[in-house]
Parts: sequence; C-alpha cells; structure tokens
Amino acid sequence: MFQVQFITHYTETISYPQSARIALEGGCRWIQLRMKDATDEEVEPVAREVQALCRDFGAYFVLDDRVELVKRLHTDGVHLGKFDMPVDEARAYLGPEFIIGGTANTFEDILRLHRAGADYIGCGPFRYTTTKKNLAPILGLEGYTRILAQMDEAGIRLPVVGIGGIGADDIPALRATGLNGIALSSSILRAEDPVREMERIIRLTQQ
Ligand code: TZP
Ligand code: MG
Repeated sequence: MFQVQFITHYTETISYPQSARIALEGGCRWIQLRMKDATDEEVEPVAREVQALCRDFGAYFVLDDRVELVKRLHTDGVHLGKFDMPVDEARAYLGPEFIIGGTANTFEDILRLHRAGADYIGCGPFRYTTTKKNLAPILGLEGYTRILAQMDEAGIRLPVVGIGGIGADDIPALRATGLNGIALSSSILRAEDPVREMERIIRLTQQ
C-alpha cells in the first residue's frame, strides 16, 4: 500500500479545517494538522474540529508538534519536526499507543529517529515548495533512492513518506524509489478542483 497523508494549509479562500475536509472528501484517510505559526490556544479549537471530521470519515488524525495537546485531545498521533520535542521524550510522555512521526532530511536523521522510537518518517523536501520555510536541501528522486538504500544496508525498516512539492505526476516515479507514501498539501489546494485532485491522487496510488 502506498500511503497518502494530507498536510493542512490555507489559501485566500480555504481555511485549515476546510482544507482537511477537502482532503477527506477526496478520499484521503490521513490528515496532519499543521499550524506552524499559531499559538496552542488558536490550534485547540481547530484541532477539535478536524479531529471530529476525521472521526466522521474514519481517517487518522495527527497533530504537528504540540505534544501536550496531542495527549489531552487523544489524537491518533503527533508529527515532530527537527526543532520540536525529541521523539524519545514524546514517546516517554505519550506512551506506546500514539503514532509518532519525525521529520528527516538525511539518512543520519532517520538513524536518530529510528533509535528514538519513531513510527514513521516524513522525508524531504522532494523539491522546492513555499509551504515550508527554511527548507533543507532538495532530495529529488536520487536522494530518496540513496537514503532508502542506506536504510536497507543498515537493516532499518520504517515507513518513509516523501514530502515537499509533490503532485499527481510525481507518484509513479516516487513509488518506484521504494517510498511507502507521500505527504502533500499545495498541489491539492491550488488545483482547480481540489476534491477531484485528491480523488485523482488516491486513484493513482491504488493502481
Ligand atoms: N515539509 C516539507 S514540505 C511541507 C512540509 C511540512 C508541507 C507540504 O508541502 P507542499 O509542497 O505544499 O505539498
Ligand atoms: Mg513541527
């Protein structure tokens, strides 16, 4: 199975919860709520709303960062960036039941996250994107191929999801690298018909 994770974002006409609903209506069953510059007070009501939506659709709900809120709302999991709480600390705080994902830009990051007990890796950026600030160097297909080979050699088995500038046209080549899935945002929200674009992407990943 090739997984599709949707990272919430906003446009001039689409709010965070609306972006989640679009992805869910298009068939995505994994939503990560990412409100980078918001306060916990701003995030909580949105998180409750998106959590309820995800329950309606039978989708996983993962919050970016904010481990305390993750525990309190009992989301399915948390995604931790390089400057968020370390994965081992989050694991100690949350226990074994929560899914914990971590961001990696290199094989060394994956080694560290694996030792710390991460359940999956978000690895990028695949290509340039404006959705995230302070982007690490672009990996491209070659980057993923290299990193996945290094994981193989080291005997590390963890699902790796590609992220950053990914659109429908990239799916065949990304699958061919051996990645376990993709995480994406702007290619959906900037599409002429975002729900249909998500449907198209889900279909492509199921072929
Ligand atoms: N990290 C790298 S790109 C990204 C994150 C969280 C957000 C999604 O990017 P895009 O390009 O909008 O799909
Ligand atoms: Mg983060």
